[in-house]
Amino acid sequence: MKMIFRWYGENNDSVLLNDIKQIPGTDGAAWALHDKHPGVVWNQSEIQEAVDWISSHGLNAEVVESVNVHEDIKLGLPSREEYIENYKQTIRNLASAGVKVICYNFMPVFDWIRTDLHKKLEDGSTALFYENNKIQHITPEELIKKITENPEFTMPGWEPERLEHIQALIDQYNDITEEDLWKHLQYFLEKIIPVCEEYDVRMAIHPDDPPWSVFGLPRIISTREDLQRLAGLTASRYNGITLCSGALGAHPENNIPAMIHEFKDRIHFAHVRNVRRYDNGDFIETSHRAADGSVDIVKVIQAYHEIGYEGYIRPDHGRHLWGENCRPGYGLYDRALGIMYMLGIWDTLEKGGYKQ
Ligand code: CS2
Ligand code: MN
Repeated sequence: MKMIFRWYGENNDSVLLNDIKQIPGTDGAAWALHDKHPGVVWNQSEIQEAVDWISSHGLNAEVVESVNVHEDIKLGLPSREEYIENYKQTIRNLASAGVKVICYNFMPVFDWIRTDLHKKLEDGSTALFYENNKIQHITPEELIKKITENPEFTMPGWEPERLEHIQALIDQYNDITEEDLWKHLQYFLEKIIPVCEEYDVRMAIHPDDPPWSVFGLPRIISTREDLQRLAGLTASRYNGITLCSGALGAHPENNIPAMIHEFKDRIHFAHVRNVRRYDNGDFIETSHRAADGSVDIVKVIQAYHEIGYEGYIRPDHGRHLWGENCRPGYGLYDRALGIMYMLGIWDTLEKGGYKQ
């Protein structure tokens, strides 16, 4: 496996490329042009500049996370044609700079959803937390009303100045069913996968986080069956998966090691993170250690070892430790600890396992 680390760029990240270079066994940065709006072409010169900068620090830039998909593509609007053409051009441009994998997602309106970005764990560290009750039994209209009347109630991503925009986006999905979303994903993949094949760039869809529908919006990449259906949309291996143990692991029925075996030919990018689930549907992100959460990370790494995984892998999110001031979930320390845990398991397996 090829260990990499997500990096948000010189102006957007408390972590430096030199810091990443010092994490043992870590050879690359998962990067993106974060200023680009979905739907626009990433120019060759801007791409090359970013890739050269990362390479000059001794790290590869072979994975991009993410090239975001324009909402009109997910909605299946006629304007999608132009955005898909732009996406194809971005794929070609990334290929010419040596990019091998593009991570993306197909979640309407929201990417990941949490209710608290700094929830305290027993040890005093903080982590991203999802409180089911705050999300499940409430419509977006009710939530917006609640936040407007009571601004302290605000949630990440739902800042008062964004409410109007959120409402307008959600309204566009009123008549879009899960089946529609599947059709729109298929349409998108049928157009872009031939370009990926020609230019040798693999697409890797990130699962829904959390892996269930929120606010009545359709979500379609949440379970094993969903991944089977995704794989069937186009037979090409270039239509692949980012298997995120943190996102999928929030659902008790998702057996991550079994998924790794089943979808081994389609996994081009692995995100590894532990998550502790509670019976009421809440969950909190924990350290990578198997004993600290509900996902057995030893078994996850073992499954990657068993399939002879040669793709890219990164720690997903981390807790905030030792007073670190960082992007929520993306500090240096806990993710670096996560890498050492993963490599410890991997190296032990490489040496034939621990012998008494
Ligand atoms: C997530 C996502 O994996 C992660 O760290 O929090 O934001 C992920 O980058 C996107 O869904 C991929 O498109
Ligand atoms: Mn992830």
